[in-house]
Amino acid sequence: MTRHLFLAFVLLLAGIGAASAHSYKLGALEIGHPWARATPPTAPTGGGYLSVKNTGTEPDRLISASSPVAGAVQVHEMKMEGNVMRMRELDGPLEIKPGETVTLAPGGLHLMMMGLKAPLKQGEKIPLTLVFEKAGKIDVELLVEAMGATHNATH
Ligand SMILES: [Cu+2]
Repeated sequence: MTRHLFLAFVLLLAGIGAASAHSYKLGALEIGHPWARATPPTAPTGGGYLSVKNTGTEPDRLISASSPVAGAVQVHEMKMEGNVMRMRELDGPLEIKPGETVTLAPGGLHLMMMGLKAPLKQGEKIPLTLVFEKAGKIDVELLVEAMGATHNATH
């Protein structure tokens, strides 16, 4: 496959993902289109992505995330160290200010599922529990999309 064809294929997959977008409401928060990338067979970690919109008047914070498919779920950020992009766990809880939408997407903030118990397969739905300081707890599902899927343009 040429690079162009491959890109078209990836965009097509991304388009399919967009058509099945799903969202959740929890108090003042709206959680948009949780998804994950399929992982290679022996990958120890997998990325999870979603958006959180705060429609309320007070800030809220994500205090924990967990999933039965992983030993732990962390929030990671991407940081330039010299001229190398590295990811690391966020120093404190992720804050969502009133009126703000925080987007977790490839290349930026993301959920990192550590210690995967099995590879994430395209088409699967992965349970994820999020606990927010004010809004409380919610169970969502991450739709597993293709390995190279990027959603930052549409979500
Ligand atoms: Cu990470």
